[in-house]
Amino acid sequence: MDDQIKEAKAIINSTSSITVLTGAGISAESRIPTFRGEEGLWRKFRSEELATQEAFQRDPKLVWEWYDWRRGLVKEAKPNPGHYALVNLENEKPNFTLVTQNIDGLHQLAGNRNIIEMHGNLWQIRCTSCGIIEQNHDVPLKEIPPKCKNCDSLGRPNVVWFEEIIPISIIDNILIAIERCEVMLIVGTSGVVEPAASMGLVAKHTGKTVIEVNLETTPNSSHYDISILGKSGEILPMLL
Ligand code: BJW
Ligand code: ZN
Repeated sequence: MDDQIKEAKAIINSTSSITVLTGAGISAESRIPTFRGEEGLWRKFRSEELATQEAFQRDPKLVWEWYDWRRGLVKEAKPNPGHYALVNLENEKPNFTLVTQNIDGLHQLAGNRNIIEMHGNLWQIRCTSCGIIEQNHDVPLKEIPPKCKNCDSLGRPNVVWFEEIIPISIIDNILIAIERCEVMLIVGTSGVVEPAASMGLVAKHTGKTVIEVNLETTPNSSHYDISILGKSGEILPMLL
């Protein structure tokens, strides 16, 4: 076992208090495409062109077709060994919080319980008029774009798009989880989308040990205590 993995394993073993932040990379081995890079493309669009209020106002059908496609992929997907390693970790640590940027629900499916979804949930539709949130697991959707059951207005995915504000209660809970932990583990995120990208730095600045697992180095890797390069589905089971 390589020295970095041994060191990270010892740090994790010696704490009872850990906060994890995950991104699209943890679901890549469940065959869910990540956002950036070639495989992030859907048709000819990049996520930055679709995950916006502006795109939705211009062409709600197009944006909903993207989400409908992703719902289809996620419905077929199963958690991978990286997800399950985090379930074992939660079972062992009395103070454990899992913050995820993913909207795919695979952490819940694997069995994690104390989860904060910072970018929303793929299976929820929010009315653009009355704000009611509907749970909807139809794949494909019966109607694109879907309408609100309450007031017949346009529904939108209950997710956080670019330039939208993450609810303050969610940010508060993430900051509390960082404050309470001794170790922060950051898995499979490119670290370019704020405010998630700064959470590891917040942890560092407040004296926590930060461990990163990613296929590649990220803009913040050099600020962290340990940066392990590799697939989360292979590294996390070794680590945890
Ligand atoms: C593996 C692997 C394997 C692969 N094992 N690893 C400061 C400066 C500049 C801009 C901003 C700023 N502050 C805010 C902004 C604007 C913006 C932003 O950050 N832009 C940047 C792109 C520059 N942020 C926002 O707009 C946020 N809101 C906000 O700040 O409000 C205030 C405000 C208001 C008005 C104006 C400006 C600010 C909201 C951000 C919401 C992001 N939403 C999305 C869509 C969610 C719904 C959906 O899924 O459809 O969230 S975009 C997309 O990116 C999605 C993801 O959660 C998020 C992060 O992506 P992630 O998870 O990191 O994925 P990838 O693909 O980028 O990376 C995958 C990684 O995995 C890679 O590193 C691989 O190497 C690795 N990997 N396989 C391990 N097997
Ligand atoms: Zn409504």
